[in-house]
Amino acid sequence: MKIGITCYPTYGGSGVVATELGKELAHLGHEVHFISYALPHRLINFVENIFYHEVEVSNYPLFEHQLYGLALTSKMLEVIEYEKLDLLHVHYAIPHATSAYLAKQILDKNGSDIKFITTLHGTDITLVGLEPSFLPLVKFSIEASDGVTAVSRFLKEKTLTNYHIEKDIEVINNFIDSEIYKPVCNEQFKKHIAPKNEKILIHTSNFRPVKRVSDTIKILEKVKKKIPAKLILIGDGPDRSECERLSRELKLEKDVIFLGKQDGLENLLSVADIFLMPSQSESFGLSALEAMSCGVPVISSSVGGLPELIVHNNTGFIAEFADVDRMAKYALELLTNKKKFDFFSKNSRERAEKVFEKKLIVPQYIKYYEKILSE
Ligand code: GMT
Repeated sequence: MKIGITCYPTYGGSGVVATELGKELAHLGHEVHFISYALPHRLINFVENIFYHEVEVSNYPLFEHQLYGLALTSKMLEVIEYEKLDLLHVHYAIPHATSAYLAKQILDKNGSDIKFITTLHGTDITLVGLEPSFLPLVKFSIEASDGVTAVSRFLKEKTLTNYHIEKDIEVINNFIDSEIYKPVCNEQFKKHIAPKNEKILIHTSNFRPVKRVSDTIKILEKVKKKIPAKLILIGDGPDRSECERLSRELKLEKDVIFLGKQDGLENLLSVADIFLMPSQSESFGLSALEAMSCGVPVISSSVGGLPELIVHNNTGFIAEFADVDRMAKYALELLTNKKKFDFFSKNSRERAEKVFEKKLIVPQYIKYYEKILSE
C-alpha cells in the first residue's frame, strides 16, 4: 500500500505512535509518506520506503493567525495526487481529520477518491476537543472519517458519549518495540544518579498540567521519610519551573534530578525501580508502557486507559487520582520487598511483550486499512 501519515512531529505520544507505525509499515514493504510541518523527531535517519513532505505555512501579514489546517489540506492534495496514495491515516483529530476531510471533498469534486482514517489519541477528545470552538468540528470530522481508531477502550467510550457519535470505532492500543525497550544494565548512569544506592523513582512527560508532575515530587518526599530515594524527571514543558520551585521548597533539590528532554529513553528507564504516572487524564499511557517493557513497575492514577495497561497488584499499582499518600505507600511496598518487586518487574516486562509488542499491534492497523479500503 501507499499510505500517507499526518501527525504532530514534536515530542509526544501521538507523534511517536504515528512515526513508529510508519517505520514498521515501511519495514514491511509499504510506501509511507509523512505529511507534517516538520520532520517527526524519530525520523531523523534515512529509512527505506519513507518519504517526508513538509507543509509550508504562509506568513502573509493579513493572516494574524497561521492557517495551518488549510495549508495541510493543500499538501495532502498534492501528495495524494502525485504519489498516488491509497490511504491517508491522520493522528490526533485536530486539525488533521478536518484537513483530510476537506482534501477528500476537493478530490471528489475532481472525480477521484481517497479514504482517510483518523486515530484518536487523547486530549484531542478529552480536553481541547471539548472546547466550544472545536467540539462541532471534531464531532463532524470523526463522523466523516472513513475509519476511526482509538488507543484504548476508555477513549472509544469517551468519544461515543462526549460527542454523541454512533460510529464504529476500532480500538488499537499503543505498542512498543520490546527489542529496543528492554531491561539493560547502565551502572555508570545509575551510580551518577544514586551514588549511595538509593532507590530510584522516574517520570517522563511533557510537563503539562494534565500530567501532575508535582505529585511525583510529593510522592518522593513521603518515600524519603522511610528510605533513601531519588527522583529522575525527564522532559520539559509548562510545569517544569513550578516543579523546580516545589523541589526547592521541600528541600529536595539534590534528590530531584531534572534531565530535560532526552533521546534514547530505553537506556535510562532501566536504572529506575518505579515509574510514576499520576496523570489527571491519560488515554493510554505510552511512557508507562515504555517503562514496563524495561521491567520497571508503574504506579499510576486510576484515570482513563491506565487500568487497561497496568494490572493492579501484578504489574504495578493504581491509586485514586491525586492520592499521593496511597501512591507513596504503594511505592514503599515495592521498594522494601525484593521478592514482590522482582515479581512485578517480571510481570511488567511480560505484559509489554505479550500484549503490546509492535509485531502484534501493527498488523491490527494493516488489517483495519484493508477493511476500510475494501468497503
Ligand atoms: O493528548 C495528549 O497528551 C497528547 C497525545 C500526544 O499527541 O502526544 O498523547 C496521548 O497519546 C498517547 C499516544 O496514543 C497516549 O499514550 C497518551 O496517553 C495520550 N495522552 C493523554 O491522554 C493525556
